[in-house]
Amino acid sequence: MSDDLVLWRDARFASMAGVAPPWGWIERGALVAEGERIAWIGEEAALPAALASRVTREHRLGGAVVTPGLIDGHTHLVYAGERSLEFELRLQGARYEQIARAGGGIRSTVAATRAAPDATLLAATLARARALLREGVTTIEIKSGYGLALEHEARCLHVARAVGAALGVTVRTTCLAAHALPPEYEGRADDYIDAVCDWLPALHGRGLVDAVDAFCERIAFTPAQTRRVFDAARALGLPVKLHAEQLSDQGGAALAAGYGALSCDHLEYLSADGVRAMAAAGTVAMLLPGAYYFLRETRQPPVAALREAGIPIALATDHNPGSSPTLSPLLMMNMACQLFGLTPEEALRGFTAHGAQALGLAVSHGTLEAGKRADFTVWAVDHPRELAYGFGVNPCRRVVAGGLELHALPS
Ligand code: DI6
Ligand code: FE
Repeated sequence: MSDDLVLWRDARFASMAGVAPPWGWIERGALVAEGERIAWIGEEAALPAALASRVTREHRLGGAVVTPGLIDGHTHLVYAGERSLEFELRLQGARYEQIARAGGGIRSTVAATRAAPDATLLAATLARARALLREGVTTIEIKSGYGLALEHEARCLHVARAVGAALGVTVRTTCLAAHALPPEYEGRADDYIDAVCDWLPALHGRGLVDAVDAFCERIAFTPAQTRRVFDAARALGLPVKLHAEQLSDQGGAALAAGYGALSCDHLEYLSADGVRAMAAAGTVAMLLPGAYYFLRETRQPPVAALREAGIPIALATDHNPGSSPTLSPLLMMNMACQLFGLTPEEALRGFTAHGAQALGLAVSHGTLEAGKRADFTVWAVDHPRELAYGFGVNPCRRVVAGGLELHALPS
C-alpha cells in the first residue's frame, strides 16, 4: 500500500537540524510527507522532479515559519483537582516544603486523583493535553505519580496512553510512583520503596511504562531509595530519569548519570560533580522554569557550566498542580530566556531537538529531516525567535502530527 505524498510548500523552516545554519534554517522551503514520515525537506527549487511528480496533495503556507512540533518532555498531566488554595497560602507566607510536610501539597492531589472516576480523570487530562497541542505540541511525556498505589498508578498511566491514542500525538509514559510517600506508608518510606520496586514489573508487563523517574529530595526520597528504584528499572531494561537538585543538592544528578539517565530535571542546585557526571553519561539537562518561577526560587541552574560541558539543554512545562500549573510551552521559552539566560534558539532547541533526546526519541522526533516523523507546527511569526519573545500570545496556526493535521482542538 503506498501512502499519500503531501507537499507543504512556500514555507520558511526552522528545521533545528544540525547546528549550522542557525535554526537549521531553510528560506524558501518545501517538505514532502509520505504517510507519517518526512520523505524530503529542503529548498523548494531543489525538490527532485521524480518526487514532485508523485505528489498527491499540496498545501501552500504563504511564507509562514514552520518548526518541528514542540516536545513537552516533562509533565504530570494526569491528576484531579487543583491547588489554588495552596497558592494563596504561600502568598500568605507558608512555604512549599512546609505545606508538603503538613500533608498538603502532593498528597492532597493524590487524594483527589484516587477519588476521581475514570471518565473524570481522562477528561481532565485530555483537556490539558489539548491546551498543549494548541501551542504547537506534538509529543508529550506524561508521568504518573498522583496514584501512589499499584492500581492507581496503573490507572494514571493508562489514562496517559489513552491521551496519545485519542489525540494522535506521541505520548511517552513515565512511572513516577516514587514521587511522594502515600499516607498509608507514613513513617515507612523504605517499605513503600519495596512496594514500588514490586509494582514496576507488573506495570511494565502491562505495557504501561516507557521510563522510570523518582523525586530525590529532602521532602521526598533519599539517594539510597532512589538507587533501589533505579536498580528495579534497570533489571527490566527501562531507562531512568530523575527530579534532581530542585530544592537542594542531594547528589541526585551524579547518581542518575551513573545509571545512564536520559535526563536530569530541574537542576537549580546542580554541583560541578553533577555536571561532570551528566556530561560523561550523555544525560540531558531538563530545565523547568515554570516551577522555578512559581515557587519563587532564586537559585538559577548552572547554564554556563552546562554549555561549557556540552550538555544538551531541554525545556518543558513540568505541568503539575503544585509547582507549575502552566500549559504554555511558549511562556516557558520566554522564561528560560529571561530567568535562565538561554538564547531564543536554545529555547526552541530545548522544546524540539533536545526535548526529543531527553525522551530517547532523537532518531525519530525533534528535527525536520528526511526519515523523521512529519510532526510540525506552522506559526504566524516573521522569525522563530519571536516564539520566545512574546509572552501570553499564541501565534500557533496549524499543527501536523504524523503527517495528519490536527483539527478541532477546542478546550
Ligand atoms: N517536583 C515538582 O516540582 C513537582 N513534583 C516534583 O517532583 C511538584 C508536584 C506537586 O506539588 O504536586
Ligand atoms: Fe516534575
